[in-house]
Amino acid sequence: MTRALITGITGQDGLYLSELLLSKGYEVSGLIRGQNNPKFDLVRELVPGVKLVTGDLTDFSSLIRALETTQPDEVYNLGAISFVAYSWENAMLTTDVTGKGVLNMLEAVRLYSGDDPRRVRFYQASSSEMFGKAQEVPQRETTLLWPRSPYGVAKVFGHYMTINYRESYGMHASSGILFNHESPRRGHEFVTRKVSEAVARISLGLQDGITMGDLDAKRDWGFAGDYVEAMWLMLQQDQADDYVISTGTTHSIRELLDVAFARVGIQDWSALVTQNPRYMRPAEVQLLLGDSAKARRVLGWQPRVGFQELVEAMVDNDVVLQRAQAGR
Ligand code: NDP
Ligand code: GDR
Repeated sequence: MTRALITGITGQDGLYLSELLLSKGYEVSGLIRGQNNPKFDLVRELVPGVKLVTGDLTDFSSLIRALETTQPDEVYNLGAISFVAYSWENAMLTTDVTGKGVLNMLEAVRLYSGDDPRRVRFYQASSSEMFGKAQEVPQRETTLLWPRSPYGVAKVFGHYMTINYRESYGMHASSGILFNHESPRRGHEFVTRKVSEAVARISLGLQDGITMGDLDAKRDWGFAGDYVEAMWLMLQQDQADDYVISTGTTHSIRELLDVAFARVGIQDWSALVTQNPRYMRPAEVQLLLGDSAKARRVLGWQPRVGFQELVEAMVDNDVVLQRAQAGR
């Protein structure tokens, strides 16, 4: 039985990846941080087959202990402070967790692996935010990185460390440069979920409007369930490598609002949406559009869920949740 250790188990991707690996017959362990983590019960409920071990990406010894306890063949490093806006307010913490945390995990895996550097296959959750002020369109594996936030800078550090450990020690370390991916499990702070939840509440008469930031930024949005499959595929290759994972289509926040409001029968949302500088970023990433040709060719991966279907599923899910919460 193949054994996997996932950091970031309580997050959107950790949950989908756990489900995928359990369905493939893996023994799955997840690193969970903090004392009495409130998401402990959520993981237990959604993926009861996952074994939980405590640890934190900033605590090197806890990572060594987690590896020794779980004896993994594959490590998926998904843990991070992942909200870009928050990273300006907590730049050093973001650097410690999202950046140096990767080095901690790589070094822990290297030491744990002893004289067989390929004992553990390692996946690093890199991000399209590394492209930032995009230097070419579409962005591919070779595009110059130009991060625009402390989060993006920390991800660049983790990305290059992963490559460096592969080149220095011969480790099977791969990096997935994933573009935005969403789902009904997306955190409420991210724009798709913020919109789907607000639209659901507006349609039920529970909220009057929604306050947003930049409506012209564009993102290449895919479905998280499709993207975790790419992570797994990367670790099944003989050679470790880096891959862009994206849909190859891009949409603005305005288009996101169009689709979300249309789902509840509202065609003109202009009176329901206001903008506030509070939600503007010190440096915005205006356009992301990924070219995942390499992943499609080498991994045989392709996205299944399109933008409209994804947004509609998120709105439908939030209508059900909000209706239940309101006791209707
Ligand atoms: P989430 O924000 O949903 O989950 C982040 C996870 O990281 C949580 O489980 C969180 O645990 C954990 N974490 C935070 N701090 C620490 C720490 N100090 N030690 C250990 N774990 C910690 O992210 P996603 O699931 O959306 O993303 C997964 C990864 O992929 C992240 O690294 C993200 O940056 C990256 N990524 C995501 C993309 C996306 O569109 N979703 C695109 C590209 C990359 P807790 O519950 O305890 O806070
Ligand atoms: P992003 O996702 O920063 O791309 O990072 P987010 O959904 O937060 O923002 C996407 C775009 O929407 C604009 N925006 C707003 N965003 C939020 N959150 N709230 C608003 O009110 C709002 N109004 C406009 C943003 O300015 C931005 O342009 C996500 C995270 O999952 C990262 O961890 C991951 O690495 C990248 O995707 C790829």
